[in-house]
Amino acid sequence: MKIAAFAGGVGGAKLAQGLAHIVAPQDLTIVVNTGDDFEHLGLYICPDLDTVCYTLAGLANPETGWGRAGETWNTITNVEKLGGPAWFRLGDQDMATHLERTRRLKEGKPLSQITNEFCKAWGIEVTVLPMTDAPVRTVVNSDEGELAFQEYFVHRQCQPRVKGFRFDGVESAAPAPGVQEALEAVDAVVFCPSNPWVSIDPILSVVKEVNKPVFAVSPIISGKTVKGPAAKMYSELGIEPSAYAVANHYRTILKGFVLDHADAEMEKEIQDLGFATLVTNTLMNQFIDRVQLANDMLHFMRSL
Ligand code: FO1
Repeated sequence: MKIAAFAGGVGGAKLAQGLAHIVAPQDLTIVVNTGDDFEHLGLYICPDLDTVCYTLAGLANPETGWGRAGETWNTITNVEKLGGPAWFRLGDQDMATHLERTRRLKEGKPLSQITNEFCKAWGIEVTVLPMTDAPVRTVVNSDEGELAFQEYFVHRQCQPRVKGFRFDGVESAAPAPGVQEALEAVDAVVFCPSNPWVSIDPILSVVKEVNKPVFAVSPIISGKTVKGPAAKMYSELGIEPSAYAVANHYRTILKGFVLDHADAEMEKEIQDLGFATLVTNTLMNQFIDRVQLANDMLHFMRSL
């Protein structure tokens, strides 16, 4: 079965790793959100792409989910001593990725090509694609006005109340080379358990149409997000955060929805939206959980 998976950062990366373990490399394409990308300290940073790649390569920091394992922080500490901006913690090993990516971008290479080159260097066999090579930026409309995504997420620690989102630059952004081709070749598309508002919606805003069966995994379990502000966002937008809210978010596009055992009582309500459901363990703390969820999804998708 050929699969394309849409992913944001940490949650998306975990399922991507599970899928990569059981699907042949030529049959798996991960399309990654780049709405969180930004320039910082003169460097071009792609948090979700790096989180997905580091996770697939076994290089990710297991505590934070983002950044590198065994990281040191000498550069950012010295930036701070000089009075520079240190709110976005760039580790020394991670910094090499941003330096080299920025250098290649300045040479005129597209982000998708650089990502492919980095994947080869890190021994990643599945295809990882940025959603677009164009600069699309997620902007958070909040009670404090419009905020650039990382300003809202990291600098302000998601404290401002959100009112909505827009994806700056999306009108003129085409999907990165390989994205449409992958979507035509696959049997199914998986929305990883990433934030629907700021991880999956930006990808959909660029891709626009998905004509293959779509299966989503809820990033919300028992009304809470495993990591990140998705539940807080739903509440602030006047929607009770739940697996049902996520299913309803995607209602026009889904064929199947995967929810955690903890939310099993919502299964019927979700089925009434018109999709098939799978209730399973969606918490992916350990590598084995990621592989198990990927396996459960493959069986579920094949059965439909
Ligand atoms: N997240 C934080 O909460 N604090 C940080 O200082 C931080 C630094 C950072 C550096 C590189 C990178 O690739 C990611 C980093 N993240 C950090 C995570 C990241 O910004 C967010 O998790 C995503 O943008 C949301 O998916």
